[in-house]
Amino acid sequence: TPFQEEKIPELLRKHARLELQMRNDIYSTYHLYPPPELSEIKTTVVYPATEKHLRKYLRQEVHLVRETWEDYRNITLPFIQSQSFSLQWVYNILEKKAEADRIIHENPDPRDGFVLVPDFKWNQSQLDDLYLIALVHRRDVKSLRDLTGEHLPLLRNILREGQEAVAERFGVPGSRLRVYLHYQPSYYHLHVHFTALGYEAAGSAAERAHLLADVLDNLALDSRYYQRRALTCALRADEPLLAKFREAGRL
Ligand code: G7M
Repeated sequence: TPFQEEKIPELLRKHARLELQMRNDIYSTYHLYPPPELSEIKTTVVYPATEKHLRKYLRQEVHLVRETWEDYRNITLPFIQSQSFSLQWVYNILEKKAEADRIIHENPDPRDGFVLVPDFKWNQSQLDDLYLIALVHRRDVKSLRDLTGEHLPLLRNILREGQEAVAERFGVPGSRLRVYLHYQPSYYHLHVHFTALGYEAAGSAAERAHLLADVLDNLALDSRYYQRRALTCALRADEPLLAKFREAGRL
């Protein structure tokens, strides 16, 4: 995680042990051992983890697939119905059984409402890597692929209310935020990512991120836009879905 500015003087002054590695003229390099209270490592534990979790966190090369609507219907959809991650953590947030004290904003409408919480990748200590997610209340929208003109009010609420809530709570204006959806997502319950614009979060690259403002425009132009066009997705080499595309001769 990024350094917190106010902690830097302490890091340089306080008890930090320095071991010289090499010195040359005006240049030198050291090992620095910060005191324990300044050397926190943000840690996420998944227990018990499934095979799919293990794969997600292993380093792997990725391949791009162009998924047509027919591919989605014939290959992707049956696959995600048979083996996607459990959504229990999402339902826990929506039902206030977990992370209730972390909620930044809620629109309680069952159709057009959502909950905005800090993503668990963000420790909330500094704004450089600000990261929140908006989880929709309705449970019948799996991903970008399911979106139609019917969802415009919901998506507009997320963009407007989400930006307002982040500006109010964290002082970061909408013009400094990247608001986007993943395709493919890891979790097939519609959610929207809010990250600091200056932060290149994993999954904010062109092959995975779809800006919510662009999604809104596409749906306003054509209600069935996301059921008509091919979508690029980056699939890990060890991902069973990639094997399915290969078997179907689509790679
Ligand atoms: O779009 P995709 O499905 O890849 O992203 C899901 C997002 O949800 C990621 O950014 C995760 O870091 C975040 N996330 C995953 N889990 C299991 C949790 C959780 O339990 N709590 C919170 N707050 N965020 C999570």
